[in-house]
Amino acid sequence: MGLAELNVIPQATGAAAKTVENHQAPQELILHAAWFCPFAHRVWITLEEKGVPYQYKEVNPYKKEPHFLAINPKGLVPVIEYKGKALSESLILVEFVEEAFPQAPNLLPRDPVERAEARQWIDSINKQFIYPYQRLLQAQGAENQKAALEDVYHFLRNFSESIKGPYFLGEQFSLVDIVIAPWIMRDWVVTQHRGYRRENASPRWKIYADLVQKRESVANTLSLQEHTIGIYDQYLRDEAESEAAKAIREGRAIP
Ligand code: GSH
Repeated sequence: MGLAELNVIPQATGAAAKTVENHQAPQELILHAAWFCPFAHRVWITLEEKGVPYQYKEVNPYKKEPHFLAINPKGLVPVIEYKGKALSESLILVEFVEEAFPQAPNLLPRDPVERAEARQWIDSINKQFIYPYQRLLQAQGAENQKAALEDVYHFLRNFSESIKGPYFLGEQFSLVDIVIAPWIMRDWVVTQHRGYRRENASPRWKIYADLVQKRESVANTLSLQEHTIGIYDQYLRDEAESEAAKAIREGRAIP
């Protein structure tokens, strides 16, 4: 059974359901997201942090419905629809929201050098963390799982050493925190099934992850674990048919 046929609950639950409910009125900015998607979660957190008016629309990206493909032929969530354009790619979207709505709070430093450094970390989260994390989910057999777990820890130790505290860049919650937060919120899956422990990455990582997990914008956009595990079961058996899952299986970069 592929992800399209999986009996995934069609909308957000728990704290996220309330946030969805508060964002049904038509707005100039529409977020097309899937409640379970960590990439969409990045953009959702950003909108909440900025306090930008937005309309939330739920899409099941595995169903590839014509109305969604019409605005985004790639068929992936998240998408932001704004002023007649459909924009995609989570990292581009979080920066778009930051730039299109320059009112406080700023989610990137103002200083160009500090801004570039923040972007380097964002880039490294995408390139050096998401891939091994995804590989850890899908790895079959103790040896493969151990190797993937070590790669995840390797990145997190490196990352932790640069946490200024309490958030990555210091007092100000930023896009660096936002870009990694969705994987913190879903790490219970690898904790339960792959032997991952926050404290085994590093004590600093644990303190940081525990803090990010409590951030309102992050917690209020998360659905219940009991509805999420059905999706992850497919990844854990390496049977998921998403574009990301196929890429991992074939050793390609995640789209
Ligand atoms: N690089 C994209 C981003 O950062 O926005 C990845 C987005 C992505 O993979 N979204 C998943 C999706 O739409 C859901 S979490 N999958 C549909 C599919 O694989 O067919």
